[in-house]
Amino acid sequence: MMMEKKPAAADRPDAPGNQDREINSAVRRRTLKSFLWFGAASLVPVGVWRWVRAQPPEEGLPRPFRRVLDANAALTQALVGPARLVPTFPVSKAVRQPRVNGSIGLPDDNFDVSAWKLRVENATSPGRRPTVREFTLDDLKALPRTELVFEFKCIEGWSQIQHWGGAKFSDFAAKYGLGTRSGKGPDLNHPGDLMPYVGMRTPDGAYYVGLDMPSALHPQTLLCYELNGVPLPPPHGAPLRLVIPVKYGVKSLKRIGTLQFSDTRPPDYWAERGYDYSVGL
Ligand SMILES: Nc1nc2c(c(=O)[nH]1)N[C@H]1C(S)=C(S)[C@@H](COP(=O)(O)O)O[C@H]1N2
Ligand SMILES: [Mo]
Repeated sequence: MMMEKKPAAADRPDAPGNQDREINSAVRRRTLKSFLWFGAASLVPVGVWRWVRAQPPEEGLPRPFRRVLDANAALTQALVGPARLVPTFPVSKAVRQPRVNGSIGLPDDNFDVSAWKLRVENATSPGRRPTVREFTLDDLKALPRTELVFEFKCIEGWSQIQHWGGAKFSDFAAKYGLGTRSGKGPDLNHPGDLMPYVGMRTPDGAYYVGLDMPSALHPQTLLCYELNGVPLPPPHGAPLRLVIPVKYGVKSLKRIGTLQFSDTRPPDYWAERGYDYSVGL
């Protein structure tokens, strides 16, 4: 049988002086080790960061960042999809005085609402001149009137339950055969006929957004001419604005002047300033 040799008192780790010395050297070893690790680890991010910054920009961001945002958008699309509806609420839950946020493209002049027309450009193939059509507010009011009470979300971190009224974007496109190459109504089951994107801009062109067609054709995407049951007040985008609940508020362009269907991703005001292009919920 082996007998464990008892260490001499002074050698025992729990001897008062030894304990301190042990701890001190352990701390020193660890400090040195983490210092070396820290140094090595910080070299990698500096290199990666330099590389990332050196990449050509894409819509206001170095390309790798833009790619990550695009991958996130594809993931959201796959998980949420255009078929899912956002929650709706009874009218009584809607705020009386909805917040006004953002006035780019809504200059403080006397915009003549009566002379307004909605211009629709369809560039059915790249390089071809787009066909142009114009619609009046009465054309939009002739479509089935649709109301929606939902939680409007701004990317800046506030949200409100709001009560909107107007025409479904999908009804508008179906009635007038817009957003397709054939001139028939859009059908998500015939992606080859569908224009992949729609861009919108204010009459002065100062604010503009780009949307993928499945989101534009989502059954809750509205071209609104009413808020709380009355005509849209100018700061909320009179005479016609977009309300697209599957996206953050930035995409709900106020005072639409032009819609443009296209094969390429339309310019987008906030994407050019570094935001996610898709800003899906
Ligand atoms: N023309 C225009 N539309 C716009 C904006 C803008 O600055 N100009 N801001 C957007 C943002 S960030 C939000 S949150 C909503 C706010 O809409 P509301 O003012 O009706 O609440 O409008 C969006 N549409
Ligand atoms: Mo916003």
